[in-house]
Amino acid sequence: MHHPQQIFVAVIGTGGVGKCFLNQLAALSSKLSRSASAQTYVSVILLARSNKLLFSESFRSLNLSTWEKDLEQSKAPVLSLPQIAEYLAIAPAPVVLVDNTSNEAVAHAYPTFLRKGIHVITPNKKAFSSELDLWEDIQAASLSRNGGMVFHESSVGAGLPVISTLRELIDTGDEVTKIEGVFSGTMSYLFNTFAPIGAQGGSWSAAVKQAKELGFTEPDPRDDLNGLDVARKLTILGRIIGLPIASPTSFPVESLIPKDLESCGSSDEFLSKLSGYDGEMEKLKKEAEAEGKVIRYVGKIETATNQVKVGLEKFDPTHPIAALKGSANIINFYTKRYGDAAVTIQGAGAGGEVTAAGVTGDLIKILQRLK
Ligand SMILES: NC(=O)c1ccc[n+]([C@@H]2O[C@H](COP(=O)([O-])OP(=O)(O)OC[C@H]3O[C@@H](n4cnc5c(N)ncnc54)[C@H](OP(=O)(O)O)[C@@H]3O)[C@@H](O)[C@H]2O)c1
Ligand SMILES: *[C@@H]1O[C@H](CO)[C@@H](O)[C@H](O)[C@H]1NC(C)=O
Ligand SMILES: CC(=O)N[C@H]1CO[C@H](CO)[C@@H](O)[C@@H]1O
Repeated sequence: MHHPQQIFVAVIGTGGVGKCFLNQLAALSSKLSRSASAQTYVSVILLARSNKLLFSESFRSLNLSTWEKDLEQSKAPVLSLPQIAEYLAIAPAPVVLVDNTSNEAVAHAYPTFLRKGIHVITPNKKAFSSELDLWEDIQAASLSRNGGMVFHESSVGAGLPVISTLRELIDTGDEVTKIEGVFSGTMSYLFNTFAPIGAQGGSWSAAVKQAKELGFTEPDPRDDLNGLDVARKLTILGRIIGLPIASPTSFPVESLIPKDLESCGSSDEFLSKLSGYDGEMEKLKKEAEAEGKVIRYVGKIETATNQVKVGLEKFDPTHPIAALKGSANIINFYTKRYGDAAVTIQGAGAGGEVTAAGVTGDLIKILQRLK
């Protein structure tokens, strides 16, 4: 007979994914509390947005059916990140902090949380893809005496099992020789629309406008087109396989923003002027077509040469990267053991529910390791 297990959860950031996560947590928590073999109580004790805070001083569970209204009406003064860490550190059971922001300051506080024994789960790429010092400090903090565990499955490919698969390949002694894939749902959609296999496709600027209207881009599409998001994901995967990548700007990243439009004031102005540059993309598309190929925006790591690169490549129409549909992601791991038959992970790489599922999955990993 197992003793019942108690876990506390603190959530910073309650937007789209944060909401989905709290809903998934309500279901998981009620299932675990009824489990005959290993009863577990998961209690959310703190919820934070940028200007609102809701928490229980006596570490009692917040109500997951009324949290939105409770947080909105909360009069509690907002605590600083170190103050939140102090509060969580004295909780009478293990604490998991879920960071559902894209905030740099929260990311920089992970070492503080981890050194206090607080576990950290997040889809936020910032902490793992900024300067190498922060990455190393996070690993060191987690490995320190009584340090917390850290999981970030949803920081690459949203809920797709990218990071856990890569870690297991390495932990079992395999050697990664190459990683190649489409890491951005936005880029995937843009090229599957602009240069589809066996069809004409429209103009480049029309594809960008359509993607923006469908909500597939950041509010300013330049934040997708500059390639930084893909570069951040490559930085994370490269570091996991042991490459000391200094930063997401320390290797070649091809921006798809025309030089003259980098400094446009608004995203509307950018979109209205973009059609003037359609010729450049059209030329690349035609060049690929002349070779019987299509262009795609990919990220690539080659370990033999320590090369990391983000940008346009040509692919044969039969290649899985060329044949991708919609806004799906695809990630290929080439390894010594798998040879030419790469391990391929493919599917939706964005969206609240799937991203939150990656976060919930990380929480389950921590529960299992705490048993
Ligand atoms: N959606 C997806 O498909 C997907 C996929 C993979 C990864 N992700 C990652 O998920 C994360 C969230 O995305 P996002 O762009 O929506 O993030 P965001 O707007 O920066 O943050 C969302 C939430 O964080 C809160 N927040 C921001 N700064 C805070 C602070 N300093 N203290 C406390 N709360 C703070 C916001 O509060 P307010 O509501 O009060 O403003 C909001 O509730 C990002 O890291 C993103 O990269 C998303
Ligand atoms: C949560 O709030 C709902 C709605 O007010 C209420 O019916 C329920 O009893 C509350 N649950 C707890 C655990 O307090
Ligand atoms: C993974 C995750 O939880 N991210 C979400 C956090 O909240 C924002 C809204 O502010 C969502 O858009 C993210 O998807």
